[in-house]
Formats: sequence, C-alpha cells, structure tokens
Amino acid sequence: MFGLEKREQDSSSDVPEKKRGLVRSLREGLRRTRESLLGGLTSLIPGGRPIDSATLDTVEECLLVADVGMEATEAIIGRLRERHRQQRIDDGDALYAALREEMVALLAPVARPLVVPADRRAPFVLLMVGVNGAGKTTTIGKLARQFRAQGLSVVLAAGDTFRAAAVEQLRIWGERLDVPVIAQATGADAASVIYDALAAATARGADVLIADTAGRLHTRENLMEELKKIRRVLGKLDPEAPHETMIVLDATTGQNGLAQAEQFRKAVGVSGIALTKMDGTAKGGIVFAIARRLGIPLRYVGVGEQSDDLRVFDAGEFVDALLDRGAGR
Ligand SMILES: Nc1nc2c(ncn2[C@@H]2O[C@H](COP(=O)(O)OP(=O)(O)O)[C@@H](O)[C@H]2O)c(=O)[nH]1
Ligand SMILES: [Mg+2]
Repeated sequence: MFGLEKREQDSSSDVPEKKRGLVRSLREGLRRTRESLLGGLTSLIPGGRPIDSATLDTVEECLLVADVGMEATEAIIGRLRERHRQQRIDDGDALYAALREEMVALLAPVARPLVVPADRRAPFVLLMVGVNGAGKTTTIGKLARQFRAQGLSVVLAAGDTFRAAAVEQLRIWGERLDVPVIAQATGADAASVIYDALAAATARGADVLIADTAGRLHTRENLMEELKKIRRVLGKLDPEAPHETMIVLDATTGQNGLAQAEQFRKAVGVSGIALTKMDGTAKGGIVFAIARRLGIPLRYVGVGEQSDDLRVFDAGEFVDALLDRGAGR
C-alpha cells in the first residue's frame, strides 16, 4: 500500500535523521486534514475493490470538506474520471496513486522555494504582510532561525508600530536567536523604522533583512497606504527592495485567506505565501485552492508554534504526508 511503502523507505534508507524528523513533523502537522480527507475514503476504497462512479463522488465530497475548494476539486476529479473512463483506475490502490499524481501536479507550479541569491551586494529584503494574528511575527522568528542555520546574517525590523506588544514580541525573538532588532517606540512611522533598519542592515553587511508590519490600522485603506509607503522608501535605498513581499495566511481561516491574499496582492503586490497553523485545522486542503486560484508561490508551511515548526513547501512531500494511510490517523 501507498503509505506503508513510503514509511518503510523512510526508516530504512539513508535519509538523514534530521530530514526524517522534519517529514514526521509535517505528517503530524497535517494529521487533522488527513483524517478529514481519508476518514471518508479508506472505508470506501479498500484495496482491490472495483472503483465505480460513486467512489469518485465520495472522493469529491472529501476534497470539498477538506477545503480544497470547488475549482481545484473539479480539476482533480475531472482528471480522475477521465482516467477511470480509460479504465486506468481499477482498484483502490490505483485510485490513491492517481489522486496523488493529480494533487502533486496541481501543487507543482506553486512549489517554488524562496531563494536568497548568493551573489548579492545588498541585503535581501523580505517584507512580511498579512492580517493580525495570521502568524507574521512568529513566522519571522522561524525564518530568522532558518536563515541563521544556513549561515546567513539577519536583521529584523519592528515595522508593526501599531500594537504595543508587537515590538516586544519581535525583540524576544531577536534575543532568543541573537539577531539584532531595529525598533522605535509604539506609534512611530513604520516606513521610517524599516528604512532605518535597511540602512543599518546595509552598514553591517547583513545578508537578510526581515521586516514585520502591522496587520491592522484604523482602516484597511490606512494599512495599504502604509505598506505602499514602506515599499517606496525601501526603493530609495535599493531599487530592487523588497525582493520578496510575503503574505502570511492562517490556514484555519480557510477560503477567507484567499480573499486576503487578493486584497494585499492588488494593493502592494505579493510574491510569496507562508501558510501557517496547518497543525490546527482540518481544512489544509486550502493549499490546492491557493495553487489553483492564486498561483502565488507557496514558500512555507507552518505546523506549530515552536521556532522549528516551519517547513519549506515541497509538493511531493506535502501530498505524501497528506495521503499517508499508515501515518497514525
Ligand atoms: N499552531 C500554530 N500556531 C501558530 C503558527 N504560527 C503562528 N501561530 C500562533 O498564532 C498566534 C499569532 O501569531 P503572531 O505571529 O503573533 O501573528 P501576527 O499578528 O500576524 O504577527 C500566536 O499565538 C502564534 O504562536 C503555526 O504554524 N501553528
Ligand atoms: Mg505580529
């Protein structure tokens, strides 16, 4: 069977211990979505039983329940029905294999990891955006840790000057990771904080600057204006900055996240997505809707609150973790 094969491979092959641990934590993080997806499937598709059109209807329902969304579900199911018509799916295992293939194919175009180019003259500037509570500040801490582990020097900019606790939260991450945090008092002009931070990062010869931003001001328009201003002032120091504008989306908000991404994309442009809290939801199928509807590169997936709970998004690894029938449901 699919999942079992995969598990044996992992434990017996030469996959390094660390990598195996990461794959395990991705599986654990996707547990609730997997249960929702496979809960309806395994009982209906025992290996060897012929697949009929009703089975495919069940698959369709399971995808919709997991928040895969109408469009992505229809894309996947359409392809499966076509294969079934051609009699290339005759039992449960073949259906699983086909489903895996179609899912990976749908995600592959957005599985484009963030790459910090090695031949840089100036700091690589990462501007983090997203609504309050999405996980921006936490994701910044996790990213800073990953970059440090890659031997890159990092500076953080406390650009969420709206909430009193926001600067403090970033400072704590900075202390924990031994990464400098450039900040001013609550209420300061966010664009000026981030401008200063880029100047400081450049002076230090830092590799990466990660800028935090507010998720809410008095109105959504205020926020978008502030973000535009931040982009403008960064451009004065480095015409190519920000090199990445990453939106942080909370997976537990499901389809709502798609609307947020559209809003931010329209206002300030978005070049990448970090999808957080996959561990807290059965609606992780949202990744397929993101791939289908937005087509914005999905860089990272957050699977917990700890500093190492951030996975680089890999389509094959993700789908395997999602469909793994042997992974302790
Ligand atoms: N379970 C879980 N919680 C997360 C994840 N990412 C962030 N959080 C939590 O979400 C809450 C809001 O995060 P925060 O970084 O403050 O959001 P911000 O307002 O966008 O900066 C915090 O309690 C975080 O610990 C994740 O991947 N999984
Ligand atoms: Mg924050």
